[in-house]
Amino acid sequence: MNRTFALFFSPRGTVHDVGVLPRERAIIAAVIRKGADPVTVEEHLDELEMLLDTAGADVAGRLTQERDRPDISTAFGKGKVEELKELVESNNATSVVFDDELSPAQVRNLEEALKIKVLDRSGVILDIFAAHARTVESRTQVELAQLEYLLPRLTRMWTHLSKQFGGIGTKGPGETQIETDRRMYRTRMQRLKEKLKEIDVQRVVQRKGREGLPRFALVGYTNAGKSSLMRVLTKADVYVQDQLFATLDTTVRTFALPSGQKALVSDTVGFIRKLPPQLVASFRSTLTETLEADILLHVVDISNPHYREQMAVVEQTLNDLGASDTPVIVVFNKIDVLDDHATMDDAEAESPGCVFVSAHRGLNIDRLLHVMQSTYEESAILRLLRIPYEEMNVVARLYGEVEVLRRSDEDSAVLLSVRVPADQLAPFTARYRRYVTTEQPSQPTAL
Ligand SMILES: Nc1nc2c(ncn2[C@@H]2O[C@H](COP(=O)(O)OP(=O)(O)OP(=O)(O)O)[C@@H](O)[C@H]2O)c(=O)[nH]1
Ligand SMILES: [Mg+2]
Repeated sequence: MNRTFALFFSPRGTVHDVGVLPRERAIIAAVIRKGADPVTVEEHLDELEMLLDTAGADVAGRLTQERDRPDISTAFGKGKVEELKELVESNNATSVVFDDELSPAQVRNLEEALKIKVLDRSGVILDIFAAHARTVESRTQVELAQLEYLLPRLTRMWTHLSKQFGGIGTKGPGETQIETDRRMYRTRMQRLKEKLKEIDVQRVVQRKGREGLPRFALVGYTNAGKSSLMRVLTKADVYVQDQLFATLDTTVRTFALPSGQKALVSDTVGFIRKLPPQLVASFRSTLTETLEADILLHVVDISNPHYREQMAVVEQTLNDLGASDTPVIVVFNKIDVLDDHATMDDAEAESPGCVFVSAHRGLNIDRLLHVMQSTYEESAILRLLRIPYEEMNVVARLYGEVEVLRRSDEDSAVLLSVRVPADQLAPFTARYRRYVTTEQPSQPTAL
């Protein structure tokens, strides 16, 4: 990718086309807590390097400092900042990227000392999202997250941006340029929020048409193979790339479980360590499909030596989003490039009920489908309802809301065997209490 990053954020959420400029040369910097495991630290910095590569920057060097906590004004101590400056100069670096989250003041002070752009990990992730966003929705979400991130960071380094949209806002008497920028950012953010609300309404309409089918959602660390798995499960043409955050929009597709039952599976944005909170917040509606799924498929790249930490990050993110109660099937992917069995034995012991697959080679997909079916059947509860013929509208509504397994007609009523996802049982029972019978419905057969 031949473009510079973050420095060129525009208020329209797109990265300026700077194809003629050379790639950025970045120095990676990190504060290491005293006592932190050096291997883990290196892994985190390797990941930041991958992020930078995806964003279109080369890494010219690394510098770390061990401290109890980052210096409040410059993250590194004074002497270390000097060392960083020398490293920047000797490498002709064009930016410095900290793995730690930097406060707006730290960015300001570091930029002043180093005379080049200073970013943190969140800034890089936001930039990748901006470059990969394809639809109106994801573009809007990314732009909102960018502005939320930039607002408190508007400094002299950023003020040149204002000139790009000069003339939109009028400079009031006595106001500084930064204040004018801030006001414009806020107005724009308000507009973006309204736009997202409208998109949300359309989404609700779309979802209505899919009610009643079992819903599965693919979740996992970025690059784990979620979209590849979507592709083999649904035989659809899904965008797969060996890059971080290839997928930003949620897609939903139908497929068939081994019983022949039609079901839905959604693919969505991947997670990563320190995913900027601004992004999580603005992508919340995209993640709705995930949050409302009956079963989550947690896709893990078992060929990655750090898969355990990645799993923990995904679990934490799901927890933060409030999806921790949904049943999860752990799917260890990429077994085709795994040559030691000990890793699989360990993984199985740690995640009972997991499934090992290769989306790439289509290995073990049948087994996964069977596990998906049985997990769904166990997680859903069967109910038998008797609805009088005068209330056929209730019958119609039930068909739209839940999975109807069997229907039989009596003299004065319709008997429906329905399957209710375990987590929806309470509201369902409250709503249809009048019709629920105490007779036990027979086990379902394929429809
Ligand atoms: N060897 C191997 N590679 C795989 C397998 N599944 C996926 N990949 C590769 O892993 C990379 C990422 O795959 P994606 O399906 O795009 O992963 P994702 O989880 O959707 O990634 P993001 O959308 O970026 O979060 C691609 O290069 C895939 O070809 C597999 O079973 N084996
Ligand atoms: Mg993907």
